[in-house]
Order: sequence, then C-alpha cells, then structure tokens
Amino acid sequence: MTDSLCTLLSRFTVEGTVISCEPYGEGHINQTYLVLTDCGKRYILQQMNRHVFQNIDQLMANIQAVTAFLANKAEDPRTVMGLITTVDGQAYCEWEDGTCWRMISFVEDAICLQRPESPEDFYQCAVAFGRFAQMLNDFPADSLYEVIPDFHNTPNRIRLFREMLSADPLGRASQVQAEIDFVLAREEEAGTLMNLLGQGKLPLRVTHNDTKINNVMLDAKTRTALCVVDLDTVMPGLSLFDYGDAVRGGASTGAEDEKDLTKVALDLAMYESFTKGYLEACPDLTDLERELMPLSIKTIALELGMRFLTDYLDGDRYFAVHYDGQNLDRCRTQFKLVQDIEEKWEQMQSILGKLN
Ligand code: GN1
Ligand code: MG
Repeated sequence: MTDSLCTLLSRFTVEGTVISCEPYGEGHINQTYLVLTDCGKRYILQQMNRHVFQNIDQLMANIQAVTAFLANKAEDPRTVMGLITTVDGQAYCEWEDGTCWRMISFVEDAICLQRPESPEDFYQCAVAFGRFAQMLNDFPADSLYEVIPDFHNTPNRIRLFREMLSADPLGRASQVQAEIDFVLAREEEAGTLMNLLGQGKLPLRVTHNDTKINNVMLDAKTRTALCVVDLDTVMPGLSLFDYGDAVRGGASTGAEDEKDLTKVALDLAMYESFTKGYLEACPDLTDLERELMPLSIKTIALELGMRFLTDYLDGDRYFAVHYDGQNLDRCRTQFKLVQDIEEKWEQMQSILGKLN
C-alpha cells in the first residue's frame, strides 16, 4: 500500500489497523478494493467514478436515506448494506487529488455470483430485488435525487444514440450498419414504458437501476437472499426496469461480451424462476406492471445494447473495456437477446400467465 492510500484509509472508522487493500469485484464503473485489518475485519473501499456520477453529494445522500430507511425496517442487519462513515462523520471522503471514496461493510459468510448457477439461485436474487422494491414502497420516491438524469429513459437514450451517429467521431458507424438498423426498427416499441409512466399508468417507485446479480449478496450456507448492494443508481424509476435488467443479465445463456452469438439466448427456466421470485417478494406490483414484464426485458436489453453501441461509436469512454471492440461485442449479445425474446414471446407470455 502506498503512503497516500494508508492516509486515505485512516480517514474511515475501521476497527483495527489496515494490513491490506486489494482490487476486488468486476464492476465497470467504480474502482473497488477489499480492505483487511489486523483484527480480521474486512471492508469494501470504493473510488466513485466522477465522470459517470457528477454529483457525489447527491449520490451519497440517496444511499444514506435509503439504507437508513431499510435498516429501520429490517430485522437482520445483514439484510441491509452498511455504510461506514469517515472519522468526522461524513458519508464519503474527497481526497486531495479530487477523487471521492466511500467505505461499506463487508458482508461476511456471504457470496456474490457473477452468474446464477441454478434457477434457485436466480429465484433468490429475485427475492432480494423484489424485497428491496417492496420494503421501499412507502419511501417517497420523488425525494431522491436523479443522480443520472434520464438513466432508463429509453427514448432519450435513442436521441443520444442518433446524435452520436451523426457526429460519428471515430468514423466507426459504417462498420455497424446492421446494429444501427436493428435499433431503429424497434424505436417505437422501445418508448412504450416511458410513455405509460408519462400518462400516469405506471407508478414511479424507488428503483435500484443496476440489478445485475453480482449486486446481490446471498448467504453462503443457505444460499438465500441477504441484501442488494451497489446503490449508486438508486433513483425514482420504474420497477419494470429493475426487473427487466435483472432478467436480461441473469437469464442470458452467454456472457455479456460473448463473441459466439449462438451461445446467447434467453433461458426460459431462469426467466420463470426470477419472475416467480419477484412477484412473490413484491406483492405491491400493479396488474399493468405484471403484464409488461416480458416487454421490460426486451426494452432493457435493447437499451443497454444501444448504450454499448453508442459508447463504441464514442471511443469507449463510458464503459471500461479490456480489449478493442468489447463494447461492440456487448452490444451484439444484447441484440441477440432481443431477437431471441421476440422468438420466444408466446412462451414467455404463457409462463407469465401461469405465475400471475
Ligand atoms: C454498468 O458497472 P456496473 O456493473 O455496476 C452500468 C449498468 C449496466 C451494466 C452492464 C451506472 O454497471 O447500467 O447495465 O454496467 N451502470 C451505470 O454491465 O451505467
Ligand atoms: Mg455493479
């Protein structure tokens, strides 16, 4: 550890003296470290991405408000992400070089999966996210800051995509005409959920907005749901975006950057188990929210594919890439999922009908 890192760590109220701090996890946005102290306590330290998150005060205020509200309702502290404050009681620490850091408690005897190993694992992830939505159903959603404005506003994402296409800063657009056409052919349907929100037909709720299963902690022994983490994008939004994002990620048979698209499809057993868990854990969902579940998966897969494509055109400035063209590979897996969902549409509807 560098002296500077040691000094930074001493700003947080940890038990014992820090003996190691190593890179940890697989997020694309923040930089995460696992911290160990000489009394065996572990913590998670994160440098927050200031390019993505412009207002760290607001982001941390959201996290504090939501975790305090959940902690008040929760019976077991392991079911709520715990924020560790700085020695002077602040939610985060701004370092001398302008970087911003926060610390959270490490959940012991817990596991976090990169992919569900069985439908039962995925069911438990649904319980975690469904419970999160249900417990926050009486939290005033509009009191939260919109940390990334229009985060899942699909029509606005399409507008930004079109702007990037016209600018085409690296001259990459001509290589991806098939992907561009794929988006534009689905433009109208992609706006459905936001239109229904605008018409007051879908409720505004507190949403997590990054419901990948690596944001769920499961108990290591029982493999049951503990808590959800990565609350950076907690904002007012649609529950369907949380549900849809989780299924498009966890029910895909391939990795997010799989090059062999024949390996990428929507696994219907996974879809069924997540949907069952979410419906059971969040009985508050309205009839229309339930009905639109399949459309939400398709919408989020299209939106995310388009976000990857936009970033590819922009020279990979938003999502971290490990090799050239990774954002294009990621885009293609999402579009393959959209196509597969279109093919499995009737089956998805009949599974949903059985669960509702
Ligand atoms: C980003 O880095 P991570 O996994 O927390 C992104 C999500 C995407 C996801 C795709 C703030 O999340 O919206 O679904 O990558 N988060 C942000 O892997 O843009
Ligand atoms: Mg994450």
